Amino acid sequence: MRNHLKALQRCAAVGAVALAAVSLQPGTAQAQDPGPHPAPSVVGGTPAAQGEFPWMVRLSMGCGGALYTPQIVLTAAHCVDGSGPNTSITATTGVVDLDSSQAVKVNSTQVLQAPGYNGKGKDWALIKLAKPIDQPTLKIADTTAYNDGTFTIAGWGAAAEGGGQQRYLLKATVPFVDDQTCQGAYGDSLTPGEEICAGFLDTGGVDTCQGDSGGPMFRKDDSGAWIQVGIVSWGQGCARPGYPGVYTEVSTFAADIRAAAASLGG
Ligand code: 4AZ
Repeated sequence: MRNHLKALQRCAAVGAVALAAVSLQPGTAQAQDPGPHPAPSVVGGTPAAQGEFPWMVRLSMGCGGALYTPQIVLTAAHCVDGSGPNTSITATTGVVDLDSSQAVKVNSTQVLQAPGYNGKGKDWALIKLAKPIDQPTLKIADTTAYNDGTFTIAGWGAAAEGGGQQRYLLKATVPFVDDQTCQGAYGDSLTPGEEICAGFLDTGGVDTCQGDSGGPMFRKDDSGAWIQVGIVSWGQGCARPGYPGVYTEVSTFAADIRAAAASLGG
């Protein structure tokens, strides 16, 4: 029963394909004409400026990601099929507008899914690209020091539950929700040491949603630099009161991520 519920909550790559099928958006949002007034993506979001989050990546299976190194994208384990050679994923980088002629698109060469990933916690993966991207990278939190405060979320995912994928990158801010409160919402489905929650518990209204999976949740560190604290993972619906977004707790896996990236040749 819990597994069934979890399957509905989590946005697997398969889910992105299903969403594309029902909303006639084959593959990616790039086939979509949003018209003159594109709806916000990320529920409750506003448009990101070109260059504001230069490490943001859109992946062709319908997920987000962030440049961990110039040639490695950090995303969610549930966005990929497994580990090994893989040339089937296209990363779109360098733009807020996925249809921009300035977009830099690079294929994958290898995927590394978190060791031990079984659908509960450990929701991280690395994608090695065929060539380095000439954009800044996003550093990851390697202590719990930044697992608090206000976080920024961004993505090209749905602007509402069941909504379509977006052409333009949207952003929003959400407050930290502590483990005990988040467990009150999700019970044993939450893996507290491996997941961190964020959202407006009382009101909802702002959240990541379908297609934002794999993208970063980040904040400023004590030096004023952006630092990644989460990876969009799952939640009960989107932006519902009482149900925060659940994110992979990056600090827990920082050493594993670093070692895994080294094993892919940086
Ligand atoms: C998804 O399906 C998804 N509200 C991502 C984030 C959240 C829910 C679903 C959190 O990709």
